[in-house]
Amino acid sequence: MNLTITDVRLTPILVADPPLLNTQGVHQPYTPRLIVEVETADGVVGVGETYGDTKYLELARPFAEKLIGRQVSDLNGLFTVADEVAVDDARVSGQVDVGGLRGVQTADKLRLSVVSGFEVACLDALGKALGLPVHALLGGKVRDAVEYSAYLFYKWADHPAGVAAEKDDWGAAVDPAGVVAQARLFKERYGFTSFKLKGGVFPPDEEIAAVRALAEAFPGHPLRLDPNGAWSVATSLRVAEELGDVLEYLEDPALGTAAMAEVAAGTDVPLATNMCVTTFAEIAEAFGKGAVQVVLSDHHYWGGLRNTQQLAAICRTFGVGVSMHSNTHLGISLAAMTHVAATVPDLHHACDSHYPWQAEDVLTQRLVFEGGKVAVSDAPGLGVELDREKLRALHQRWLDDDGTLRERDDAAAMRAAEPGWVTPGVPRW
Ligand code: GKR
Ligand code: MG
Repeated sequence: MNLTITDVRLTPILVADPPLLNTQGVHQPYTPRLIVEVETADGVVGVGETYGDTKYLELARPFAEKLIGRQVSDLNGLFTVADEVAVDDARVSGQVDVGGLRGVQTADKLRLSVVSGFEVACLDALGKALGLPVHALLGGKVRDAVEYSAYLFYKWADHPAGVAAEKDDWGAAVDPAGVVAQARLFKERYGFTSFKLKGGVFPPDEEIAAVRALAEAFPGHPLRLDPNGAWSVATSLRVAEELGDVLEYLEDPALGTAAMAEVAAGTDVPLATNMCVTTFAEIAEAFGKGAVQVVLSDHHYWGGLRNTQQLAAICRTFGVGVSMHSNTHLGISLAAMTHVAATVPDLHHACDSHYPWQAEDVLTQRLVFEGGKVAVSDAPGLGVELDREKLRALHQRWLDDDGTLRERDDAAAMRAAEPGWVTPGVPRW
């Protein structure tokens, strides 16, 4: 068996995305993703997926060149390779990731997001070469299916007039009735039993009313609300007080560890985050201050599946819960999330996934949610197969774009509907 990497292919694509609203604006009609393929001397191909904006692509290209001649099994070496690739620190450091709502951006975090795409591709190739599923390479699954939650969004029926876009079949959701109708569709189509509402879009009282309506429509089901740090400490505490009896957790009500710690000190409602604990360096302060009770990992920016396991072990040690964050992603990433989630012993909260919002994929077969769960594949590697024709078509869309959609920018997308829109300051309420 020859595990030497002989070819690495990077394919940037644009994937259709519905007009989902968040505190920064609205999703673009198409969002960039990067598909990674790693091929061994034996012709085994592994696939990975990560963010596709230009800054990721610019880093992934020199990274890919350095992988030729290395072993797909050398997963630790990926971090060394990452350190050797120059990143224009001034371009990324200190920025809050536009549209991503994933906390402060740093050169290291950018590197880790690229590492994760290659790590997953290498694990897929290694698993295929050895005839083992990725979860076995990670130490073995402790469950046969991974539970996901319905990811509810306020949304418009269509992208703004004049914007070229694919039509989706979810309809509008801009009030409590619309949110409940969307939740019913999620339950009907995928069997989800816990629900997360992306908030920070409307004034808090409207979002409180939407969560109340969900609680009435789905009594006893776990509910979450995530305004992406849009509220002040006082507003966060008021929402916690009003919804405390129905919330599983509040996600990033206020921005940053200090504000989250203040909220946590004033409520018994657990706080979850994918914004103030997004790197290993942020853990000590946040855990020390009791700022978060659940960390939502994201293997893309934590640096891969094995780093996600390490994060889970740290959370376990400190009695902090762990689950998973999601941003727009395709089936390769859902498969990767499912493999790693299957190996995490104390996963007590259903994971997030945007996948139901993505009608397009690059796989021959879509992954399926049954009873709100994705079955853990025991096939070699990730257990997914790339559909080259679909990949080619989505890449062509990327090639045809004049550059405007290649960077996800929810505020810019909002300006198509509201020309004067600027990203709201924080706290917004
Ligand atoms: O896709 O609009 C969105 C979400 O707001 C996403 O950008 C966040 O990263 O889903 C994420 C979250 O949980 O904060
Ligand atoms: Mg979040």
